[in-house]
Amino acid sequence: MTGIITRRALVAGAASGAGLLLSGCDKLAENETFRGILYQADDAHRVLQTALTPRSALATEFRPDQMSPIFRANGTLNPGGAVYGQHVAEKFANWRLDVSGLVNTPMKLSLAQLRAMPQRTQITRHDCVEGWSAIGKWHGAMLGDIMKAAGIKSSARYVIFHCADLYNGKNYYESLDMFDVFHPQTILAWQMNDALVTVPHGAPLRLRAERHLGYKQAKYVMGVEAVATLGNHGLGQGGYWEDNVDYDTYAGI
Ligand SMILES: Nc1nc2c(c(=O)[nH]1)N[C@H]1C(S)=C(S)[C@@H](COP(=O)(O)O)O[C@H]1N2
Ligand SMILES: [Mo]
Repeated sequence: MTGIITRRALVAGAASGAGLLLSGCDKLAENETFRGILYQADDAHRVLQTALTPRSALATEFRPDQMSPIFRANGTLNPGGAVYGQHVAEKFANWRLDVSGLVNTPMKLSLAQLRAMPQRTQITRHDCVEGWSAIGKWHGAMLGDIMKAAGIKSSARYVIFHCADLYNGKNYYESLDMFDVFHPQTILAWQMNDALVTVPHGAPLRLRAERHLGYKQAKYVMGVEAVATLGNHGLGQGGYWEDNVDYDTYAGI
C-alpha cells in the first residue's frame, strides 16, 4: 500500500494540513478527535497510509522493566569543534536553544528554562533503519509548548532542527510538520534513562518524535526554526538523510 504514496503527495498533504491546523482555532486543533478529522480529510494518499495507524495515535510506551540494557549510539558520536567543545567544558551552562523563524517572539532558552516548562517522560522504542532497535526513557519539554511560547505564526508549516554536527561534511538537520510539532510525544529531551543526555546520544538536547524512525531523532539540537517551506534548507528534502540517501521525508511508523 505504501508503494503508491509519493513523497510529493505526503509533503503536500503535510503542508495543507498544517495550514488548516494553524488557521483554525488553537483549542480545537489540540483536540485529538478534531485533529483526526482534519487530517483524514486533507489528503487521500495519507488516508490510505494512516488507515491502520492514524497520525494522532500515540507510539507504544513501555514499562521500565522493558528498557534495553544497552542503547547504542549511532551517527555522530561527538560534534567536536571549538564552540561545542566549550559548551561541553562548561557543562552547557551558557548554551541556549535558539527559537527562531516564523515566531512573534524569538527566544534563546537555557536548559534551566527548558526544565522549568511542563515536562513529559516516555519509554519508547527507537528504530534505526540500519536494522537495530532499543527501548529507552526520555524526558523533556514538549516542542509544541516551546513553539506556542514563542508565538509561532500561522504561516509556519514546519519546524527545522539545526544540529551542531557535520555528518560526512554536511550539516545535520531535520524537520517536522505542524502535526508532529504539536504531537504530545514530540519532546526536546535533556534526560535519557534518568540521567542527562550524554554527548554520544546528543547532549545537551535531542529531539524525540516517537512516531518516527531513528534518523528523525535529531541529536545536538542548537536551534528550532519555524518555516513555511523546506525548500530553503539543505537540498530541500527536510533532513540530512532525506537529502542524501532518499529516505522519505515522512518517516512515519
Ligand atoms: N545530529 C545528529 N542527529 C542524529 C544522527 C546524527 O548523525 N547526527 N543520527 C541519527 C540516526 S540514523 C539515529 S539511529 C539516531 C541515533 O541516536 P542515538 O545515537 O541516541 O542512538 O540519531 C539520529 N539523529
Ligand atoms: Mo538510524
